[in-house]
Amino acid sequence: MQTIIPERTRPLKFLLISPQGKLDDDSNQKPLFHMALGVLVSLTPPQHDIELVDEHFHDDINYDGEYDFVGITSRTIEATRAYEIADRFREKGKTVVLGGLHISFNPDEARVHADSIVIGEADNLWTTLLDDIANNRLKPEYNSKDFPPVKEIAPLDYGRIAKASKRVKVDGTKSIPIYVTRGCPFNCSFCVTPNFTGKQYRAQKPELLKQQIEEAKKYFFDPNGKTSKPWFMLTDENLGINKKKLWKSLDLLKECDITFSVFLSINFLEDSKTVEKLVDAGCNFVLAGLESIKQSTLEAYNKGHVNSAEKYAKIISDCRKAGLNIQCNFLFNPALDTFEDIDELVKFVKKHNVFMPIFQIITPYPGTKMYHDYKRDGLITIEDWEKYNALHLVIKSDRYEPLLFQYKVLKSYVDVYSWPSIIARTIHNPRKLINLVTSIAFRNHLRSQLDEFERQHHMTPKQLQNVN
Ligand code: B12
Ligand code: SF4
Repeated sequence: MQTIIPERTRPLKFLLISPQGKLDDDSNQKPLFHMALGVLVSLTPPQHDIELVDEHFHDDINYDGEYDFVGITSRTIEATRAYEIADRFREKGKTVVLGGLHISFNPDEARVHADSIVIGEADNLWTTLLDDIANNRLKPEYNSKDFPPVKEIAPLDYGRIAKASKRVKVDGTKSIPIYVTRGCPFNCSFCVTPNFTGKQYRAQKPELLKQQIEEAKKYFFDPNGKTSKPWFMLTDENLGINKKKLWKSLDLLKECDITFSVFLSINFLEDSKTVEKLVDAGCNFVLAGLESIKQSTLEAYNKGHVNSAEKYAKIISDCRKAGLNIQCNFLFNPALDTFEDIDELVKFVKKHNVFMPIFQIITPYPGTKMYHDYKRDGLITIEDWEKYNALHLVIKSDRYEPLLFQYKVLKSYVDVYSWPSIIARTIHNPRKLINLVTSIAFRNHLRSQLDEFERQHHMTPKQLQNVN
């Protein structure tokens, strides 16, 4: 029988870019590289030569570089910038491939800026795309639906990523991304996950986790910096879905001598054994979407079965006693939250000394059920993607004038980073230094945003008085 030797694709040189939206500030907890690009690098056959550029770290883009093609990822806040970069490369005759969440839900908008667009998860189509480029047969569109579903997620190749990336080794004040799972089976109406990666919840073999951490440390961790341990950001959408896998992963993480942060639904933290295992394994904080302290609001987001507002205070307090900080994310929606509700939430955050609270104005990101419903009902007022940074109100508001609502949220956000709140948070929470340092960073950043907002829109606190 004749053996068929698979065709070896001609070596390509290509550039992968993580663009930064103009209103995406530098205060985000940004991991050392964009996971999508890390995954693509890890899935690339060895003969190809890759360069990674990340605008979140202010890397320069060489528009005159000799690349066979340029690949650009996109979240909604980065989409406009992604198109700008794409257009500039195409003016110079370069081939551009656009992919990522935003492109996947706005293919018609994206198409005009690219030679090819990728819709959906690229894991199982990436090598086909590379083959097609090498053989001059790039198609205008690759859709994950036309390829086998992604049933397994690939481990990251940190050596290859380090070689392609401009990042140098860091200490534990900067995070190295890693993941164990992809997807989340819940259906919160404001979240992209249910319509993107969520339907299928996939996990890596936990055993691979240790191997990857050792590799990541070797290439990205500088033990001579300010911290003795590296900080890993587990970028899983919701690592708590499968308790058995979560516990197994935590047992393995414990052996790795690291600190890490992780996204989990708050209700999973009701389980004291899970909390104990998180702390033991080196978790420095869990990031949880609390969204609202009103159960009716949670119900309106279809999150009522995921979160129970009446349990928040006890879970936060129990976790604190066990040595675990919970970074809480809250959403504000003029249709559901009055100014009084916002004031109540501020009181809650202060009373419970919530660790590093995040305030966001509800934003219907393309791909969410919320976007679909609001679009259908003509309720979206702003489709300038740069403004989808969760500090702008982009939907119609009957109750409050949009700028006034933005002002109220921003003022309240600054309020939870007042000095008395920072001091109380630092005194009461475990890991005092991280509470203090992050709070001061948030405070400085938010205060300058508020000053700029007041100046730009001629707003004064007086305008918020007597509004309810
Ligand atoms: C981890 C995470 C973060 C981390 C790290 C982000 C990072 N820079 O890596 C932090 C905490 C910093 C973060 C911040 C924010 N995040 Co976030 N985050 C996530 C989360 C939970 C996982 C992302 C991830 O790692 N996915 C795994 C990778 C492999 O998947 P992927 O990016 O989709 O890539 C695949 C395909 O899309 C495709 N692909 C992607 N790019 C490209 C490019 C090419 C060329 C090709 C061919 C293919 C391709 O191939 C990849 C492999 O299959 C997602 C949830 C989700 N479902 O994605 C939210 C999510 C991405 N975040 C979201 C948001 C809104 C934000 C913030 C704007 C919040 C805020 N207001 O500050 C900021 C923005 C910061 C930024 N500039 O990225 C939204 C984005 C919505 C949207 N349409 O843009 C999501 C979807 C959550 C949600 N609400 O639904 N986030
Ligand atoms: S629980 Fe979190 S990740 Fe899952 S659908 Fe809801 S918001 Fe999205």
